[in-house]
Amino acid sequence: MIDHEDILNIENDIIGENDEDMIYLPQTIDYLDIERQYKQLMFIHEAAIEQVTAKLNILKGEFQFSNDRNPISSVSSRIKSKESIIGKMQKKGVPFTISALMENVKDIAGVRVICPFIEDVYYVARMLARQPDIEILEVKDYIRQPKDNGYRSLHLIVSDNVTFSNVCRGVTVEIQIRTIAMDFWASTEHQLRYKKDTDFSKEAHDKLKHCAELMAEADREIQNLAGDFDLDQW
Ligand code: 0O2
Repeated sequence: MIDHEDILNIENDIIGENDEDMIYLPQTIDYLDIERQYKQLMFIHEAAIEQVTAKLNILKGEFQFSNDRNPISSVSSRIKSKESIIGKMQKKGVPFTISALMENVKDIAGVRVICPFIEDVYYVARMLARQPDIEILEVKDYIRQPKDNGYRSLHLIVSDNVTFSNVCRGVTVEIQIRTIAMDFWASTEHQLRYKKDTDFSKEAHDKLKHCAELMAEADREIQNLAGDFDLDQW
């Protein structure tokens, strides 16, 4: 059920109040069809994922033939599920409108880059910042300042310029960059969290945090070894 305010919100998203606010969608506009608007929003974010992934794979390919080692181990991506979007909007207490979605959920498009060494994480971030089509909007450095549970990763919220048939627009993408050890911890913790319906007990929380610290220690040792072995650093 769409109320009048929702329709106005959708209209503002599409028309914008002035030229700077203009958001063009690449297909025909149907004000009343929120489902269609949602699909279009997913489409433009999928397009941005493809573009950012392609840029990263080009960098990875370039290192493959021109260097002894590669700062990028793997690149993966996902479009945020409807359930996860709804969950986040509920948690933030924002209305279920397209404008509130665009304003509050910056990780509809998500790309993850896994690197061998901690220094590679920052190197990849710098390479992305140099790309002319990419503007860094926000940096969340959970490596220098890990989350309370021990989560470590570098998150970049970027705007990637995507060209459609008659317009070029910036689309927001969250890029998570982390080491293999950080990724091992995060994927395992994610699985455990989904397995349990309730929050972790204090004991489980402490054990997981301890594991995250072991991973961080391993990362530091491996980084030192890279120095001892004179591996290419950037
Ligand atoms: P999914 O399944 O990836 O969609 P904000 O965007 O600032 O309002 P948010 O979303 O907490 O707040 O931002 P943050 O902290 O940058 O986290 C975004 C994403 O980082 C999460 O997306 C996870 O993918 C990952 N992440 C953050 N904290 C943790 C953590 O403690 N453990 C694991 N395993 N991953 C984490 P979603 O929406 O949770 O999930």
